[in-house]
Amino acid sequence: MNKKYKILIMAFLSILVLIAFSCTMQITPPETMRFLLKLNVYTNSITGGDTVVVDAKVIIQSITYSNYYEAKTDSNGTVLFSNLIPDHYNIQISYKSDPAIDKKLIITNATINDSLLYSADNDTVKLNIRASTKRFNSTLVISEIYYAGAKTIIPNYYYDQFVEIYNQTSETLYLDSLIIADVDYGFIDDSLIQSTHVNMFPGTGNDYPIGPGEFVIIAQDANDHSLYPVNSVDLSHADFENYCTDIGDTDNNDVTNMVQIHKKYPGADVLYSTMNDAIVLLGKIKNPYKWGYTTASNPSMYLPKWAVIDGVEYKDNTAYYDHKYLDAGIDGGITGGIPNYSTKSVERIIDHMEDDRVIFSDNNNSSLDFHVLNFPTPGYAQEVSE
Ligand SMILES: [Ca+2]
Ligand SMILES: [Ca+2]
Ligand SMILES: [Ca+2]
Ligand SMILES: [Ca+2]
Repeated sequence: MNKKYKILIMAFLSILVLIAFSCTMQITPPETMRFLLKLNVYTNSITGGDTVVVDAKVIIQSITYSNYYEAKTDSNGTVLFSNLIPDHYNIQISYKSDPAIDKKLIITNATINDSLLYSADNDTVKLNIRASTKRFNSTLVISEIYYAGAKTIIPNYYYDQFVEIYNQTSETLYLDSLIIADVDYGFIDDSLIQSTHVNMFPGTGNDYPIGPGEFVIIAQDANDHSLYPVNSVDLSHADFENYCTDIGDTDNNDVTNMVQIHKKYPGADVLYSTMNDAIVLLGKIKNPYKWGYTTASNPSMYLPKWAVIDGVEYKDNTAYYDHKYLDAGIDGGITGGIPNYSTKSVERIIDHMEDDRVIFSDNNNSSLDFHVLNFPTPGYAQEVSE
């Protein structure tokens, strides 16, 4: 509890920049096809009008060629990157303001004036990014996902998976009828997500409160996985467990079962991918079956993106932006990079404290908001326990 931590007011943007070019992606384009990127970051000032964002960290990453560049905006809010190869780029902008001045200032979103950039012979591509400022207003967040599983003498142990939900607010909230789903099909621009596993909290309105600063654990199986040979987490006191009604799931009678809405494969409660997946928390939906299913023989279930309260995407390769499932409005980044069965998890970074209550970083970008833990922390945050 005594650990000092910095209050970081982060800002960031994740933008896929499409650059028009005519040659194939596999062959490095000739030297003549290079361009200079001039990127300006500005925002609405508190007094109105535009203000440039000085000293913002800008990272651009070429998707195909994995070229990585990092620089800070100058006193004009400008950064230059020269000799760039035409490609799809991911751009992240983070900004750490002085907490004494801007305690709650967060820059979360931006628009690009020209989303389609064109580069001819050694031209300059100009990109203006407007960042909007807002007050911190997150409610329920996914604070940790443990998906990697554990190494045992029998390999591939993943029954110890869990999702941790946290109430960032100063009010009591209710989990009744909220949904936890995964997203491992579909595309970033889709308005519907495609879910392999969909599970709903039981209750009819006010049955399952989550107090201010409270964690809730939803286990795949609410068992003690700490025993040899698994050596993982003890989830026998989890708050909820996923339960599959059709084939032989374990059922801890002391732990409330989630209501299974959909599973792609018979006999599965949840099995989140140990490599690439996204987990989303959705608000109350009157009829979750309304959007139907995909046409695959083992269908995925459609759910609307607008209902997502919080979402986190993870991949074994955290630079793999080519096939993101979640858009920047939910999660513009990627966390993970964890080996299978390593007993590691991903957890939100603590942003600051409010009245002894942890407030986790939530810029809707898991590349910035999450870090990797060597061992899961079900029901607490690592930095608080140290
Ligand atoms: Ca289960
Ligand atoms: Ca149970
Ligand atoms: Ca979020
Ligand atoms: Ca935790």
